[in-house]
Amino acid sequence: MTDAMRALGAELRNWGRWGADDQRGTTNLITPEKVVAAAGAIRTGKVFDLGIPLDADGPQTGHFRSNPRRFMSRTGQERELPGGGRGADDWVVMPLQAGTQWDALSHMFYDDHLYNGYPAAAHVTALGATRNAIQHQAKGIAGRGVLLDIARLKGVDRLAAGTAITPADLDAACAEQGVTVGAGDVLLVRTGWWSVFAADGDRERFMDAEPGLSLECARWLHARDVAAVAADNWALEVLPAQQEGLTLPLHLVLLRDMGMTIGEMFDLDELAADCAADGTYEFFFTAPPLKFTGAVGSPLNPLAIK
Ligand code: UVW
Repeated sequence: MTDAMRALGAELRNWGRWGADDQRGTTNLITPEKVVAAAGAIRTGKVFDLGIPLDADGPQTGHFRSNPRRFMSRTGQERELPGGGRGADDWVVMPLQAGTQWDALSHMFYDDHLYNGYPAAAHVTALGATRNAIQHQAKGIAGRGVLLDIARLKGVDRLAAGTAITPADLDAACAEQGVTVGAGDVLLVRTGWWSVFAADGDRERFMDAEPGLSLECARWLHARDVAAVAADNWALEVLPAQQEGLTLPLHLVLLRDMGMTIGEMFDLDELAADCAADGTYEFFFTAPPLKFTGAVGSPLNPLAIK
């Protein structure tokens, strides 16, 4: 941590804004009125699923997270049930951060405090999170979604690793795409980086570095009262970090200070192609996490509906 980062965190901090007991943060900005208005973005009934496949061939390298492994516990061949039916079951072993995911507000922190001032050592233990765990977002992430396609803005299939997306880039994408980002919106940012794994099959390169949001984007998101932000890379923010010696600084300010849930590894390519074709970069967006009690993140299959 640096003094400048602490100052930025203090400037953008939302602690207490939704009450001393709040555990949802900026998803509180998705009010019932916002949900009703967002429903108006559904015009054609086209549905885009933004989740990546969950299987052993996923993007994890195994260095600190592995890909999901699924096993059958019965195939239905074991026995016939009374009446003639048969049943198959399976179970899965996976890091909750292995695929398309939301980071809970307890996922990262500094100076022993979580979002809303909860002491981290007391509330994130080997048993899980007793504050700001992912189940608190279960009702909260459905509303207006906006895609900003920064790769398209820059005229490339994908941004290069280490490219820091700036607030000026976000403004330029809004202008180019004819869309605004406002209070209670969920912002999806396309870098094109997902294709490093999806098209090239290069998981080492996909996970090693990436284009992504710069730390300065925290102010942009805060000024617009964005409810949540997600991208098609694995960590949302640019890697390596712009300032040597810092690890995931945007995570720290968004999750811990602003209380903003972060989405990662969203597959935005099909949606982006459709948005480019019809010129409409807004949609209804629904992305409830799985209600793993005490979890610091959750896999999910977000939907954009036009
Ligand atoms: C880490 O936890 C290191 O990253 P992420 O939030 O991107 O999964």
